[in-house]
Amino acid sequence: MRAQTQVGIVGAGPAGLFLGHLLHLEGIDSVIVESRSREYTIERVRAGVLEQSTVDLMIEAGVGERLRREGMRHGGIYLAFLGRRHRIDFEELTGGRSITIYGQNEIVKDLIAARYASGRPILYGAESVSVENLETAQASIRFFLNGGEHEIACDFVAGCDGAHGICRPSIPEACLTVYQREYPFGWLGILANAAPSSDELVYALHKRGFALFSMRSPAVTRLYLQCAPDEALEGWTDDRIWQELVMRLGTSDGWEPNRGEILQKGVTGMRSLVVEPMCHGRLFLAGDAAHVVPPTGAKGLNLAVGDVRVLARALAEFYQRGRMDLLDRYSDRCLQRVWRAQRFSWWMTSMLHRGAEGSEFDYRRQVAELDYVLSSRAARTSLAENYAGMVLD
Ligand code: RFL
Ligand code: PHB
Repeated sequence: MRAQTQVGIVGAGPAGLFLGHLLHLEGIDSVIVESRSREYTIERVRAGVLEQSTVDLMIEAGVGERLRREGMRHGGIYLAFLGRRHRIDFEELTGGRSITIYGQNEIVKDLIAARYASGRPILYGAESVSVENLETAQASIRFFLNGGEHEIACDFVAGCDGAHGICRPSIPEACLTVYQREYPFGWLGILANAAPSSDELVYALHKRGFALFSMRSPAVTRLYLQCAPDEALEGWTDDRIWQELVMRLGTSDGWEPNRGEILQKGVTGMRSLVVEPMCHGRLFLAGDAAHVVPPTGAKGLNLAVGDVRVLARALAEFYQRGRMDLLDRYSDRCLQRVWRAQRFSWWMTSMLHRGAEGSEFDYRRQVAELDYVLSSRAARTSLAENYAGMVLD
């Protein structure tokens, strides 16, 4: 079957869904093609921290109603080391900026509801998806669905298919530079049916490795432990996970995470990746398809939203005024923000994780770094303005 649209979007994660919504608001037609099922894309447990600019854009775009009601606004975070917790007050340091805890699953649900209300399609379960004719004015997306072969002719293709999608590899190698860095560790993450015992997130450096205390709602805690990148989950009984979390996060004043039934467990590796440029011909990459950050800075989803905001504006200028210049500048505009987030995510990761060799020198240097951050208002402000969201454009 052959069909036609203005913008063909590959991937129905936050980047693809949000782009589709912003284009709809501008009266631009799109088709979203997704390889997984709707349930899978909703149930994947991932991001939890939204910057102020992400929250503002959701509200402005009319998809922030539930976020406004259910999102948990936090004015700071805690850094824990040597058995003590120390608060970094974002609001006071940045002139009022804050973060909001609201699960990526919830954002995806809200955006799917908005998409269905718009009457525009999301095609779930597409197989063997490919993008073609990117260097011509009539690009296309091809795939199999329900046993039939489909082709969608598009003016533009948005590659929003995440870190392991097909859009980035469709660009000829000679036209793309990939910058990347692997880290020798991963995170074991759990979701627990337990009321959060801290009002804000706790990032902990411990001799046994990094740990993070986060949450999803007043009844659900989200926790992470540094582990090997290929850590086998079988070795981790619920008891062992709780013991390790309490050891790494617990402080000498008796604070520790509340325990509860573990609802979900998973291991993720960690890497930094940026591709330049973020486009090729009629293909524009956005979100994890173009860049991956280690999750310690809580930046990935926020960067994806930043990209599609710039892309939707550039496409609107093209359709409404025939301007190509904003599309030409898309990659440069995004990359400045992306590299700043890469630097911050790398810095947070290096400050808080034990190296593979567990060097005592590095541990003492990390403690000194944390000590410096806490003792210097300039250093705290730097952390706060990067974490709560850089104001760039
Ligand atoms: P996604 O979410 O990966 O969505 C891509 C979609 O494309 C589909 N797809 C395809 N569709 C069609 N054809 C193909 N060939 C396809 N291949 C793939 C996939 O099925 C999927 O539905 O990318 P997107 O939209 O760019 O969104 C990026 C975010 O998901 C990601 O950056 C964040 O989750 C990162 N992240 C965090 N970001 C934050 O801003 N704040 C956080 O607190 C935060 N915490 C996290 C995180 C990521 C984590 N993991 C699991 C890596 C915590 C963790 C543990
Ligand atoms: C989360 O709640 O999942 C979360 C919070 C902070 C991070 C990463 C993930 O840095």
